[in-house]
Amino acid sequence: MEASAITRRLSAIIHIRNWAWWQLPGLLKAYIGLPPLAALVAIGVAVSQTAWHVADVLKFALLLGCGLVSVAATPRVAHIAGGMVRDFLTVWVLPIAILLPPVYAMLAPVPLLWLTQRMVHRGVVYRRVFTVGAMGLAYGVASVTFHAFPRSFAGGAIGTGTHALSWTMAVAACELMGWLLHHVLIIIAIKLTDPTAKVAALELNREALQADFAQIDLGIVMTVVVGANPVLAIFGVPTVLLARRFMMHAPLLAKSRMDSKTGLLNSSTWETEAESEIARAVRTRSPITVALIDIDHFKAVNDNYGHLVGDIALRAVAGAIKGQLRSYDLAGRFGGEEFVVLLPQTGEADALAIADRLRTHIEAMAIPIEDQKGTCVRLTVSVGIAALDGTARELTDLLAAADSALYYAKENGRNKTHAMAAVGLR
Ligand code: GH3
Ligand code: MG
Ligand code: MG
Repeated sequence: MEASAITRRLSAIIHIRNWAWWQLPGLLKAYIGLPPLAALVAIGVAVSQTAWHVADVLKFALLLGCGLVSVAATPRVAHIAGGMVRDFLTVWVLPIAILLPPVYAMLAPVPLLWLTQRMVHRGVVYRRVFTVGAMGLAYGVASVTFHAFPRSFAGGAIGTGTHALSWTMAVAACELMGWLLHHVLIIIAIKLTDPTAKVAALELNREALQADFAQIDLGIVMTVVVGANPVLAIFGVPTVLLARRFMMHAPLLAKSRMDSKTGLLNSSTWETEAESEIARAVRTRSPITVALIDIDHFKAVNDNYGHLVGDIALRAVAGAIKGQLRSYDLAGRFGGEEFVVLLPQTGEADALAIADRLRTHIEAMAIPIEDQKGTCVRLTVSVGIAALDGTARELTDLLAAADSALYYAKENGRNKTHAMAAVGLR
């Protein structure tokens, strides 16, 4: 980092009055400040009560080093998906919490999250500080709890036989406690920031639960291995790396199917899925329809308000398309200001009704422009429809017919819906 950049950062920190944290609403401001403050106080108390040993510091450095390597060796990806990020950091924080005095567990998230945020997504400072505070506090509590267990059950070192079993049980209980506390602290922050956030949907889906299970399980296994000998942590690094990459697979796959601007399917994914839906409709002799939707005079929106407002309008139209359709309809961005929808189990008459409902919905929308209070963008769309019939069997036939229908709608005044029969080449 250049010296001037460091100076700029430092001066931003020193000017407390300029912190974005002050702009937060009262309750959220107090809540966001609480975990870092509590963690800071707890670290202060713990530092004065900790007996410092070189062996502990070395163990801490080794585990932290392994954690930092696993973060640094994961490819940089943009911040994917909403909700909580599963970055497998607690796999390293848990053994620290169990095998070392609590102060180490509260300190460990600082470098681990600092590097993670540096590599992926920095975000607002108060959010980063909150994340560090929440993890430090949660695993500090887990550490204090573990050290309170009687030596006959748990204690500083993993024994053999039944002691190894009870020791592992105690580790698992403390991991669950740390995990739960960490999650609850973050969920409250998400809910206070956005009361409409659907936390249950974000946290209780298959991917999220799989990741939680893997993270909890790996943390416990790592603690047992490191409990036997700290140097064995090195063998855990490749496993954690694999787990981190595996967890990235599903969101990256989902991302590769999407058009990033509108969140609809991108055109190649839409085409692939539409082709197989059409083949199925031909096989089962079911009706199916394609609708091409083109925003009218969209160039004028860009010319009048700029491309950023144009993008907001595009997203609003995409949102309307998603909102108006049924769950099994397939909506994609075809390119530019053109969208495409496949309506399975729908004949021409029903498709015309659906498309017209969408058209009038978009016509009635007023899309607010953020920095020009009171100003709204209004849009209309033209829709071309083509239904599968006896002759047309291919996606290209339907698209060509829908395109002709769209052209007709444009030629006849725009803000219109028109259907055209598809002619197949059979
Ligand atoms: P028509 O009613 O005939 O469809 O007129 P139109 O202005 O909508 O059509 P035209 O093809 O002349 O212009 C399309 C415009 O859409 C031009 C292009 O700059 C704009 N556009 C395409 N993609 C994007 C995008 O991702 N963001 C923004 N802001 N504009 C886009
Ligand atoms: Mg257009
Ligand atoms: Mg166009």
